[in-house]
Amino acid sequence: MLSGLEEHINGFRVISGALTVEEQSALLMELAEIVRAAPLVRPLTPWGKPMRVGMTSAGGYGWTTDRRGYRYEPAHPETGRPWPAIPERLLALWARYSDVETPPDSCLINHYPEGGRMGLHQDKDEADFNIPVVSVSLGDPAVFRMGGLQRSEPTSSITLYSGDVVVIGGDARLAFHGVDRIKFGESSLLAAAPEFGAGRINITLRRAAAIDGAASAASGA
Ligand SMILES: O=C(O)CCC(=O)C(=O)O
Ligand SMILES: [Mn+2]
Repeated sequence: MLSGLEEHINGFRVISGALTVEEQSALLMELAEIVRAAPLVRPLTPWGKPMRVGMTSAGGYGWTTDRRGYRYEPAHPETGRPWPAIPERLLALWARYSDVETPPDSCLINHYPEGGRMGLHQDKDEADFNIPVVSVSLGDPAVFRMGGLQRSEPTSSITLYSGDVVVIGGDARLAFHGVDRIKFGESSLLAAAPEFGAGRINITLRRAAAIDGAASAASGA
């Protein structure tokens, strides 16, 4: 199934087991610290429905949504404080897998509780689609769905496990994708971080603003 996906669109890459269990646990502790400073929120979609995941961010910009729409913001929607810094460990993963020298300025942290999922969507609130999105999965496995550049195109699914890294770049950068469901209770990793609760964490490293520093993404473009 994986090879089918990789053939499906160039630029979609799965690195299975990229993080050891020790690295996953250490990353989890760093994420727990972020959540203590920038609590998870379940934001509203522009249509007024609460997302099925808890979200927070690190970095210069955090992705958020409410009735005003999807966008990147420089501060947490509830605390009003700037987002915590992106952990060095994640910057190192970006340097290793993104093929881009400029560091990410946004790190979205999603927590999928039991029943958590994410509908098919494109990541298109960033300024420059030549820069990939690098994703890290922790905790319970997820059924990840990947499609084409049109919502109507065929899709296929792949299970992402704790410690897997996914790079969505190249022709896949604007491909529709989502999470059908998580296989709740299969991993005990998150038990060490009550800040999250059981389930799955997905981290996406992104570049929200243009590389020349123009923050067009932050203004909702
Ligand atoms: O949870 C995942 O694996 C994907 C998350 C995602 O697509 C997003 O945060 O935009
Ligand atoms: Mn996405």
